[in-house]
Amino acid sequence: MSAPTGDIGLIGLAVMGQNLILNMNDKGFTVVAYNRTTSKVDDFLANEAKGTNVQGAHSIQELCAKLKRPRKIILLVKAGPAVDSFIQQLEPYLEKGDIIIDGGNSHYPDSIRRTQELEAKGLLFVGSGVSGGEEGARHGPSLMPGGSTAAWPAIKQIFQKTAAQVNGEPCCDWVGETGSGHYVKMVHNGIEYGDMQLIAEAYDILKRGLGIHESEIADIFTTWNKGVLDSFLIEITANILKFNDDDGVPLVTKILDKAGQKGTGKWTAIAALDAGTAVTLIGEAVFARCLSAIKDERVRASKVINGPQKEPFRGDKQQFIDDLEQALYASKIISYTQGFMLMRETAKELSWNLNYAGIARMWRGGCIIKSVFLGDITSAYEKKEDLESLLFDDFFNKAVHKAQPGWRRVIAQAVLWGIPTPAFSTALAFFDGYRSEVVPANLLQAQRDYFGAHTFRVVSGKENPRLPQGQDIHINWTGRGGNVSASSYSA
Ligand code: 2AM
Repeated sequence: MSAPTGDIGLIGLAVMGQNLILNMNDKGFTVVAYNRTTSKVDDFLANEAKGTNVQGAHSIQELCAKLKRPRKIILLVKAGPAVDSFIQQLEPYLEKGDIIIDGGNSHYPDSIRRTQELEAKGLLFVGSGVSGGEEGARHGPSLMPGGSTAAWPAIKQIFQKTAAQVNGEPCCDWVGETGSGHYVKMVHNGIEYGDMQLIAEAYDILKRGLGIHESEIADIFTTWNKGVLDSFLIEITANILKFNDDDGVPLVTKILDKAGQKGTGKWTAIAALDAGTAVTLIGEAVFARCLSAIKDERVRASKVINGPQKEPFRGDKQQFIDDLEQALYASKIISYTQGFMLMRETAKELSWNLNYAGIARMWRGGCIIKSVFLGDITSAYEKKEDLESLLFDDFFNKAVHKAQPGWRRVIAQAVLWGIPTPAFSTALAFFDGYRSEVVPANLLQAQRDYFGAHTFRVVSGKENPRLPQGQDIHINWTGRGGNVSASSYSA
């Protein structure tokens, strides 16, 4: 048999897989394609891949035989058992140092497990987030690979050439260890939920609050897209709002207001709760979709629960629209601040060395949350690799300070109107909590000790012989009951 010529193999010829193959082929790599239903290999070679250098394989053995060493095989199959099944089928034909890459929507704990299992067998595993849908896969996705660090030098060139490019820089870099690639993709999706919810709230305020028609709202978004909010999601929102049905009515107004979800936003919110990190905006974005889903109940409620009397807006309309732009920007800064907090916390817990500037760079293009703003986040982490919070970066610190007055005015007005702004409001609540030296958790601690002897500690400077520093203290608040609490000092 002649020497293998395949640079990389790809299993899974659904649309994403096919497009990624064609993209890698365009970049000069020889791809070997395989699919469980092998007739799809023939169809693909005879149609979409006709005239390219793509090779086909009709068995796993043939696929592996056609690949140069170390073999690199990307799986783009349904997340879950299909991934494990292919890993199992590949193992007998692989040799030490060969690399299996999972480019599907796997949940990160599976990628952690797979990295460990394959490394124990001398193989390498990469779990890679792939974002940008079919279009991204074909012309340049955002790629977020993490896993066996030793795999990166072998796949770097293929990945970075295949990814989207922004200002000559690839939207792909090494994320970190084990499941971090899929983790970062999950957070990306959560942030996407947040960005979309913020935009939806801005639309609601413009429409129901100021009474502006969709076509004019589209113009406002188009203007915003030239400023700090310049992003794919703002751009498509303007296009959506301009899109009229045959009768000239904006199509968006005919769409049922029940949002679906596939679960990655929920995964992010759950991960945040597990990590004990206040990722409130993504949480609210998920809950807003849940509330939207109970349409029938909302219709019944709307008949019996009244909001405030609608007062016409008497202020300066343009000023308010500018305030809204700032409110959206500030809330977005908070959302990304929270997202990076979550990644930092998880990295600490799982001993990952995450490449934060690289993560922002990966999201700058090729994916749904792509924006100019992510370039500013990249710069912040390039300036200070171990930045504690985006809000400590000069650029973002100044930006939220500038946005703050307008942000508050918008939320206050929305509250008076009775227009829900869960994402805007939770962002501001987080901001006010985060910048508070003192929060009322002293009272929570007192309550916990009162009813459950959960103990508390005293603030420095407030100690006395009965209330020493640095000790878990329980007080008998009622004079009744015992002084017993778990391993504490009873005063
Ligand atoms: P198929 O064409 O043979 O169905 C997207 O569904 C991709 O994942 C397809 O390439 C599909 O292969 C593959 N896939 C889905 N479930 C699978 C499974 N249980 N085993 C192998 N491949 C699977």
